[in-house]
Amino acid sequence: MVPLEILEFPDPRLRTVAKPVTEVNGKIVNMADRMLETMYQASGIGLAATQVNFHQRLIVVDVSDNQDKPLILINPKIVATEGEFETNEGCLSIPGFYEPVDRFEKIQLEAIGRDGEPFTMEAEDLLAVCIQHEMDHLEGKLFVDYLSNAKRQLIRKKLQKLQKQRA
Ligand code: GNR
Ligand code: NI
Repeated sequence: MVPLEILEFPDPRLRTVAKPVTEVNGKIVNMADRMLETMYQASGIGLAATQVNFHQRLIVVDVSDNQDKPLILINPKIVATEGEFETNEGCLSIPGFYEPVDRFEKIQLEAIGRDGEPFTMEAEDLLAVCIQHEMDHLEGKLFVDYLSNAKRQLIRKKLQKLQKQRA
């Protein structure tokens, strides 16, 4: 499979706010499956549609050790939260940079699955962090937005230098 291209910070398209999925049809299911393959190929634990320039509310996640527990969440909505949890976060759109970010420790959410059926679930620790990180992408938000301006500008400069070297 040809993986989808992952947009990199500071690409302005990463700032797009995604629209709700109105129907879980073949196009959405196909996109979800391609996103999972792209995520596994990139050794990520999550991927948001925004990152592959598809601006609908769709995320995929797999925090399992063997990367064999794929989770597809369509129109995810957090309905309850609990606690705080700090993790060193990374992002496939900001490759090579890791910084601590505060998130909720536990979340309860509603979403629609690959089968088009709504469901609710609870997540904690790394899974909860990952889902919050992916849902931020759907709002056009990146983990570097939680850092100081100075730190974010430094990461942007370093990343743009690397991107120029690759081009
Ligand atoms: O692969 C990823 N690892 C990760 C580690 C800590 C917190 C969040 C993440 S998500 C990231 C993949 C990604 O960029 N998803 O948008
Ligand atoms: Ni990310």
